[in-house]
This record gives sequence, structure tokens and C-alpha cells, in this order.
Amino acid sequence: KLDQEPCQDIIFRSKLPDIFIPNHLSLTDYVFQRFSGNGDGDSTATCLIDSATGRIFTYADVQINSQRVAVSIHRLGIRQRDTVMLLLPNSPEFAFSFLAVAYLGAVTTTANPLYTQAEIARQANASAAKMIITKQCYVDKLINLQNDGVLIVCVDDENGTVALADGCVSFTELTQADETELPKPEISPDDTVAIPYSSGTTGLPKGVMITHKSLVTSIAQKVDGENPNLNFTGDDVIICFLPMFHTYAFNALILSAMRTGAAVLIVPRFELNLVMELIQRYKVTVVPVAPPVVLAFVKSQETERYDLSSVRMMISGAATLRKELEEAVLLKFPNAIFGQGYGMTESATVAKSLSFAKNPFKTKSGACGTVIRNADMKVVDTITGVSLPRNKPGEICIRGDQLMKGYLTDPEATATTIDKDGWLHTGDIGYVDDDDEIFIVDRLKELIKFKGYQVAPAELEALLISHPCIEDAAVVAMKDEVAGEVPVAFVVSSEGSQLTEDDVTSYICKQVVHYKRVKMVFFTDSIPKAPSGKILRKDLRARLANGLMN
Ligand code: 4UV
Repeated sequence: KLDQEPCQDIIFRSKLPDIFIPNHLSLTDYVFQRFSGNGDGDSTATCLIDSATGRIFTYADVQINSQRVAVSIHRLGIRQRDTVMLLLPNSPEFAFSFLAVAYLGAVTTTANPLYTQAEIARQANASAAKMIITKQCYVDKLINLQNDGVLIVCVDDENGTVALADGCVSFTELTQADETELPKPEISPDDTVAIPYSSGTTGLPKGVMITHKSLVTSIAQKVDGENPNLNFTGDDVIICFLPMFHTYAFNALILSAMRTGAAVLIVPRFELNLVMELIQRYKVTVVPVAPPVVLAFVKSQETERYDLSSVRMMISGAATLRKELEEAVLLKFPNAIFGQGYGMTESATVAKSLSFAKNPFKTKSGACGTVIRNADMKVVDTITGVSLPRNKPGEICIRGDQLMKGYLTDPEATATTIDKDGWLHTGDIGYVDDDDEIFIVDRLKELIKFKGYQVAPAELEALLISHPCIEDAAVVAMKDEVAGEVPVAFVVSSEGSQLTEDDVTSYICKQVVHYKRVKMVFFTDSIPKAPSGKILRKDLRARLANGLMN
């Protein structure tokens, strides 16, 4: 469908009609709405399965555990609008903690538990985290924060309790409280509920303020209505090995599943054979993936050893997927429909394949979906800003209640990302075809995606120029078959220095999580820059493409 606005913007909309979205509700009231009043929710149905231990939690268990944790962390001093950091691998405790914090009207900031001490400290300090919920094995990285008064809570290890580190609180104890003592704060739809970090279109990682309204809207856009865009049902078993600290897993899988009554099988990390064994054992019906996982399935010689016939839906997102891979993976999943989701931390889900709708539409491989319902999309010329018709590539812009409120303490970055008319500029280049399907063809923004994980060039550049022998540096993406993209650095070393590639890579390696490591270093005389001082990344990418690195 195509609507013409008075200002002549060409606006693309979903083929599904708009629906009523109860985004006046708090996140927990919305997600568990089926269990209130005359709701039809079955609280004995399975909600979460922990693949690591075999534990099963019903919907009642999940609500009660989350409420008990809420009561306990309130007792420990967490109040409305306070921030709690989750530094956990995929686990039921991640979900309990996130929901507990939401019940209190407090805010969760999610981080990768594999982050280095410096990466964690930066985010914990920037988001003013008062408490960190983690595992014993990560506590060493938190000593300085603990000394500064941040309370550390530790989840027991899979194989039983280990002695708690000094001053830490046991998560198991948090689940012993009386849930009837749950405080009932007044939560406004515009209150922040989560602060994941993202570098957006430029610069360093920033706190993305996701409100109750944004999350409720985003979940509803996918799973609500008579013909949901993403038809999860109470019969589904959705496997979740994608990292729960990322918006794709937490919004589009876990919370969306909980709204519908589906079960989520939580897997701490992706291991191909283990995942196939779990699909077979639990008769998994929905497999959400990122492109490298698709590649792993396609390349595996062992897929035939497993019964994968229960899978009815495979969803790929977080990075570009090659069309051939999409077609090849379907040969291994005989009963599955395949489609993509396209999203961004700041704008939640932007597009979803309509092949996943309850009454599905026929879709094309290679498309990353159709814009979600209750939202506007336009494609603009990157130079003139004029909106473009179908089949013309330009920057994708999205508008709707699902967008973030803004970047934490960064009104400038917020204003350059969401314009005065409410359009969020994604930094992705794509077009909409004659059937409303979106194809992403390039990226305008600096962001590098290593297996779908964010790598912010500005973060690595700041580290590089802090090296005494580096005068200037720029980091760009290089194409990679397995990871999609890898970060590589152009480096200007200071005069007379004997700096080697090894020196540079090992200097970075110690300071960042594994996927941000610089994979190659090219020494050069100067970094190409615009008169404004902005690095001309396009020139560097062209140099890579032409093999002219130095
Ligand atoms: O901020 P972020 O790390 O966020 C994501 C979010 C992904 C998804 C996927 C399906 C969903 O339903 C959902 O809710 C969220 O990755 O990175 C955002 C950037 O990743 C690229 C694109 O450059 C975004 O601006 N990206 C994400 N999905 C796709 C993609 C895709 N399907 N195809 C190509 N690029």
C-alpha cells in the first residue's frame, strides 16, 4: 500500500491493517495480560525450558519468580527508575531479572557477559547501574565497580552452588521472597524499561532508552491481532541461542513468545550439533538465527543425522543474508518456511516477513520483510532527503510508537537520529519492491556487523590512537564469508616507530570482547578525511575492494 502525505512524502505501510495496541499498559501487565481478569492464559503451560539443566518453568513459575526477585531487589534498595545491569549468559534467570526490574518500574541495561572489565565498567558507569546480576565466573571483572558501591548478585552455576565471592548476594535467595509483597509503582508508558547499548549510525556505543510503550508496541506489531505478522502460538517451542542481551532475542523472541503462550527453549550458546540434538529432543518448531548460523547448517554434513522435521519456521535477522544461503538451508528443513526480520536496537523490529503471518503472504527470498503494522516507512535520497518511490534505493526511515525515546544523556545524537517529524534514520540503504518487500543493499552508517554483533569503528579508533606509536587510525568493515564482516584497521604509525601488525592487534585484543578484535592492519601514510575531519570510510572500503591497502 502507498499513501501520499500532504508534505508529499511517499510512505510505505504494512499490508496488514493497523490494530489496537494496548501500549498504555506496563510491559509486565501487557506480556502477562492473558493471566489477568477474564484472560484465557494457561498458567500451567510451559514458558521457559533451560536446556543446560533441563529445568522447566511454567508461566506461573515465571511470574512468581520474577515477582519474588522484584520484592528482594527492592529490599536491597532498587527503586523505580534505578538501573540494574544484567551480565548473564542466556538463562531463565536473565528473564526473571529483566521482568523483576520491569515490575519495579526500574531499568535494565543488558551487556555481553564476555565483555572485558573496561567495557563493562564503561557501560555500568554510563548507565549508573546500582546492581549487577551476573555469574560467579564474571565477578573478577567487577571488583572495581563493587568497591564503588555497586551491589553484585550471583546466579548459581549449572552444576550447583559455588562459594559466593565476598560481598555478593545469592540469586537463589532472591527467589525466596513473598511475591504478595510486590510493590506496585505507578508506571507511565513513557518510562524507560531497558537501556541496551548501540552505536547507532555513528560514534561510540550509546544507551538506547527503550520505554514500556516502545516494547509493548513492538511486540504487538509482531504477535497481536487476528492475523499476527509473526504467528507464534501456544503450541510452539522456540529455540533461543541468540544472545538474550540483544534486542532481537529479547524483544522479538522471548517477550513476544511470552505474550502468545509459546515455550522458549533457552540455550546458553550456539553449538551446531547440540542445537540439532535439542531441536530433535524438544520438537522445536521455530528456529531464529543470524546469517552465520544459516551458513553452519548449510555446510554441515551431519544435519541428516537429526530429525529436524518439527521446525515450521526459520527466522533470520541482524545482518544481511545471501539469497543462495536462504535457499540452501531450506533443503535441510523440509517443513519450514523461511523469512527474515530486520530491526535495530533503536527502532525495534522494522520489518518482518509476511510469510510468518497467520494467513501468510507469498514472499521472495532475499527480502528482509515488509514494514511492520502500525508504523510508517519511507526511503529517502541520501543527499537530498527527498522520499523515493518503489524500487529506488535510499536510506530507510521508520516512524511509530516502537521507537526508542532517545539516547541516554545525548540529545545531540538523538536529534540526528530521530528528526523533528519523528522519522528514525536507520543508516541502512534499501528499497521497497512492487510487492511491498524490503531489500537491504548497503549500509550508510559506520557500524560493522560481525556475525550480527555490533562493532563500532569509533570505539576501536579511540583505542588505536591511545597507542603511543599510532598517529591516526580508521576502522572499516571487510567482507568475510563466515562472519559477514570483520573490522580491519588503517593505521598511521608515528615517525620512526617499528610498530608491527602483531603489536596493534594484540594491543586491541586485550581491551575488547573477541568479535571487536581487529583482524588485519594496513599501515598507510594518511587517513583520508573530509574538510570537516570526518573519516572518508567509503574511500577506505574502496581501497579494500581494489586491493590497494597502503
Ligand atoms: O542494533 P542492531 O544490533 O539490531 C539488530 C536487530 C535485529 C532484529 C532482527 C529481527 C527482529 O525481529 C528484530 O526485532 C531485530 O540487529 O543492528 C541493527 C543493524 O543491523 C543490520 C542493519 O544494518 C541494522 O541497522 N540488520 C539487522 N537486521 C538485518 C540487518 C537484516 N535482516 N538484513 C540486513 N541487515
